[in-house]
Amino acid sequence: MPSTMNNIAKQGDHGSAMMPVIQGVGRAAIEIAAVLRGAVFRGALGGAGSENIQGEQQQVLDVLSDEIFLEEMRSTGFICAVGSEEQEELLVIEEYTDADYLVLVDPLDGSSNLDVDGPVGTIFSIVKRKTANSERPHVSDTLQSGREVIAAGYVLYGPSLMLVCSVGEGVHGYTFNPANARFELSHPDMRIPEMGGYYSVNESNKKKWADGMGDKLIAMKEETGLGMRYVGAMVADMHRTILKGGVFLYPADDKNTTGKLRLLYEAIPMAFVMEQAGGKAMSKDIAILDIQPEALHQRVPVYLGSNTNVDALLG
Ligand code: AHM
Ligand code: MG
Repeated sequence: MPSTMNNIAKQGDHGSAMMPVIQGVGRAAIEIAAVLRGAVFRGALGGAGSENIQGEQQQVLDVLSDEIFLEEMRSTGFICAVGSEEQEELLVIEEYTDADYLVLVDPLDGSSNLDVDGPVGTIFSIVKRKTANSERPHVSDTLQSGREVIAAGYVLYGPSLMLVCSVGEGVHGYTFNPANARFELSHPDMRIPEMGGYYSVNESNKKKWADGMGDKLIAMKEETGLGMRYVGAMVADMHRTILKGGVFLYPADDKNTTGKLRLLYEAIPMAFVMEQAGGKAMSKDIAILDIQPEALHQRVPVYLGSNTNVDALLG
């Protein structure tokens, strides 16, 4: 009998508390995957005609994925509020304002890949509330550093449907088996190679990068001979980086002076997974997990990967 996500209950101090929430993420993943597969037939590709808080055009599928994810978190009964990249404000789950946990989510990351049938993902992290259970959950509950995250992970909508997560005891990957409609443990104890693999970055921004990062990247490429891969969907680029080694980066540039990727929805969850996989997760001179968040939609530069490669870029 293969291991299913039930085995999360046996992992570390928080596994049993986190299992129902991560199973909820799994249900959301199955539903979102089905919506993605049928999107072209429902006319659900393309813009929703709305902007998110970042001023970015929302896709219909961004909005649908956000609704599905929120509904599945509500149905667990363990979540009092959700902070979403697609929502300006914290969404309080009115039926369970006394529940212990909050989830932060990018429901459909890399959505510019949708029009070309490229991979996309969902990124999430789970924190314990700071306010008393008798109070209404507050945005301050979400502004916790990555060192206080209890569990985090991502879903990859690729040729197969994968859920990769950590409850603070290593990183484990589960693949959806259509034969029995379950996520089964396919990638136990994922560890990133010490060096790598590939470098992964939108190199067209090189001239605009701050801090001489362009020159550092050129030097690292010459020294290591690393190949280049860039999907433009963080989940896919991160998943490859963990499995094959190397480095994924999104530096600050002239246009995005604090970087493009969101601290709470993208950087912290991926940094949590990366450190748990034995890799390094930096935002220039500070570990991403040591940053004290100041706002829901804050952005930071991101450098994730094999220790040797991240050090070569930032050293
Ligand atoms: P999104 O959350 O709006 O999809 O943006 C995040 C995505 C990441 O998945 C990816 O790493 C990055 O944006 C790609 O940006 P660019 O197109 O500038 O290379
Ligand atoms: Mg996104």
